Amino acid sequence: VEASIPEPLREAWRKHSATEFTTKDEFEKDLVRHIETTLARSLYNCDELAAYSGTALAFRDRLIIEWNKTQQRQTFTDQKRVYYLSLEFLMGRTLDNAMLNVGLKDVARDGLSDLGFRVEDVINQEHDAALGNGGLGRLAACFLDSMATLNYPAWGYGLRYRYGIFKQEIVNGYQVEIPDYWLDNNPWEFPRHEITVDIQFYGNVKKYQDENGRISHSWEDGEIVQAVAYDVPIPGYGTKTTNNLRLWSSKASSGEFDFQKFNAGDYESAVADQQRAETISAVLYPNDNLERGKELRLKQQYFWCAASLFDIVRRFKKTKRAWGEFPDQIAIQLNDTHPTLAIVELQRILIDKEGLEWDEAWSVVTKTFGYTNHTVLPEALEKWSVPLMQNLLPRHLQIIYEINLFFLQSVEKRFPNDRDILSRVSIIEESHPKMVRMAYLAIIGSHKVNGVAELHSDLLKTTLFKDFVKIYGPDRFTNVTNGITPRRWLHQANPRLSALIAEKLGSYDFLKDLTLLDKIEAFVDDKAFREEWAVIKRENKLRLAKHIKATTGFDVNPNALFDVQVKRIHEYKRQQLNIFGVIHRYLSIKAMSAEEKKKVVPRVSIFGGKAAPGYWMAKTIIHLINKVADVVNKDPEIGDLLKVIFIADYNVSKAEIICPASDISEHISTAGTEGSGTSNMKFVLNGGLIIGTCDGANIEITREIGEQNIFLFGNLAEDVEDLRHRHFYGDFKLDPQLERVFDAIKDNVFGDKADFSALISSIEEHGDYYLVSDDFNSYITTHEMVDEAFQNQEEWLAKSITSVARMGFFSMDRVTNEYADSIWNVEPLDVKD
Ligand code: 7GP
Repeated sequence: VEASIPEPLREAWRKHSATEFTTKDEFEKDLVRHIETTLARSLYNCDELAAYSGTALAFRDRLIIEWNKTQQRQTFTDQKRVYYLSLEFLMGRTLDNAMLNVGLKDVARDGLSDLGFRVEDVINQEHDAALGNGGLGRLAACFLDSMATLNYPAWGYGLRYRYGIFKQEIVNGYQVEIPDYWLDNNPWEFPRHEITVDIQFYGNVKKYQDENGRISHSWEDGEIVQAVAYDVPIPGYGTKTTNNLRLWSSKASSGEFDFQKFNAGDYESAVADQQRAETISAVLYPNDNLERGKELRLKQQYFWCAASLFDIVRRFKKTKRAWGEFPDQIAIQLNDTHPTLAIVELQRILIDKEGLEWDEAWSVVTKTFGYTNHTVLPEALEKWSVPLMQNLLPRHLQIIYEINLFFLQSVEKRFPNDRDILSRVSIIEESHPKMVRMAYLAIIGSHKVNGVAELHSDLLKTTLFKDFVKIYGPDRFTNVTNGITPRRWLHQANPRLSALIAEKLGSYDFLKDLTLLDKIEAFVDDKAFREEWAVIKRENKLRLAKHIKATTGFDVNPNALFDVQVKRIHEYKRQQLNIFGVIHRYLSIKAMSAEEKKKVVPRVSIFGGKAAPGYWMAKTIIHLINKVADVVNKDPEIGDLLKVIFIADYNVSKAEIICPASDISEHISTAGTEGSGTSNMKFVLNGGLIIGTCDGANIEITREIGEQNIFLFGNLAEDVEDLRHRHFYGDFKLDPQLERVFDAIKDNVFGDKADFSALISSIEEHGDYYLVSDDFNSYITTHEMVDEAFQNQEEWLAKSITSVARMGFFSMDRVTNEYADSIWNVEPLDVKD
């Protein structure tokens, strides 16, 4: 390609090629130019928001220059690429991350200061890009950061929602949801109006004989919607590699605008059609770990899979390779089952459009895909009703039936005397209506299936997917324990701790190889080092205290033990256990003599997290937390001994303030329910200790940091089924300390008891599915141990330092390399100048 352009042309181009700023002066020049021309502002009306936009544009210029180089190099070398398909990318803010990744934050700080701005204030102007719900979406964002940092040729594919996850406000103790219209001020995306794909829905399937006499299918007469590409550059840390995140936006296809209606004077209805097309990418579904089977959601899934697949196939076809080489060039990772239709779509393209035989096509498909499962919760497992799919995607449903037929035939051959297994593993559940089991389809269409922590992957193999282990053997199933990017979750969120570590280790290399952290264990007894460590924690707590004061009006004592639980609100994550524990503490303090009170370790219990708008029980938990806060925080008998704080609108940028400020954080899901958890890793990496159940990645964190450095409690996963079974048969005795808590609630101590009756009855009367009562005593006792440990600050510090030193395993870079080696089979590709 390069050689086809004549030298003089190339010469002229090179001469005028955009250049990257490196010095403060060059940065200021770019900044002022953007403010004056791109933003049409001036010295006299440049506010912080304009300074943010100008700075972002200056950095964006840099990123896109590197992006261009990276894309060219990846195209010319033509080696295998990864495509990460995720319906969610919970990115948070970009500017700070971009500054740090390209290593020019200090330049920006100095330049902005010359113009009268503080870099921190400018950074704070940015609106979070919140295209995700929780763990699954944030993991996708960490993947992007690591893949770029490690120089993997990799693209993300997602949807460009006009509304991200809603903003949460707390009004009278209740959650209120505000739409998050975030695109007005987003400098990080590049619209590619020339890159569009027509996506079909509905219609019907015609059978015909092609010129070779082969029976073929064509899908006709559907409705067409257009997908438009928007590209977001993803810079790696300390590398030139800048990868691409391509997000699709929907609009009516130009041919679709109904001119007949228009000519008939029905302009309004013509516009309504237009708007209907745009709704496909309008809003992120706000459920975490829950699928509700809505048609629009299925439309989103197909729209995004079909556009992405078309794009991937188009790129592959340019190389003129044989189809058999497709899996040597392309790995596609499915972030849970949301993109499972991509499997069917690729099979459809290969057999209906490209004329491959079924078996040949299917072999390409299965070698291409990998599937990551993030949860064992039954309510999160996707199933689509057959009639719904029949209507929306008739050809795809046929292909699914075909895939199922061949699969079941092979199972029957292997297990000729086992009729039950066929109905158990069938992609089609024989219910009314029939349902398509997306996880089964994903397993059958992939060459690797992985869980996200050891326990989780084991549970997949022994429970949910055990028949498939029998059918395919254990090798198709693997584990890759999650991680987090140390760039955002240490360096960016906690710059002082990062600097202290760098000073001791002699460089910031640990940000690229987190296992180097182990060298700080040598300083655990170094007095000066410990003191600095403690000072940094204190400053981070002060920063959070300031945020709490500004947003809730409550003063919190920075010397108190900060106890944090921030994550989506869900019964399985058991924020109810936490708030019941807080009430228990409150009641205990109230019953104390003045003398006894002197021995109490002051605590601030901090909560944060969103409830899905339709998840009533989760909203009740938020309500209770806020009511308890009202009572406790104003009780003169309590004073500083206990404060309860609910931080509204928990999101990525708030997590960056909260994680470095915890003394202890709570990861207390019912054993066996949390796939991995990733905030547990963020807190420990920032020098906070954790209290947790033997669940998800807590188990591996314990193995890495040592059990003397973590507070574990509660029943084990292997005991859960039996306990539930016993409760179901009436064998249940409410924990007496929990009973005291319930009595207080029933005495209207926290407002009208009726508001919380469902929460209580789910435990007292309806089987306590999440084992709150079973674990209560152990939880309370363990918190007493936390108090005791906190009183010995020297030992606490030693635990904190040792834990951080041993967290190298949880780097997202380790995770990415494991996927690359064991699932994708891709190699890094350096980008040079
Ligand atoms: C989450 C899991 O609940 C969490 O344990 C895990 O750390 C995270 O994925 C990343 O692997 N799952 C979701 O966010 C989710 O919505 C349902 O899963 C598909």
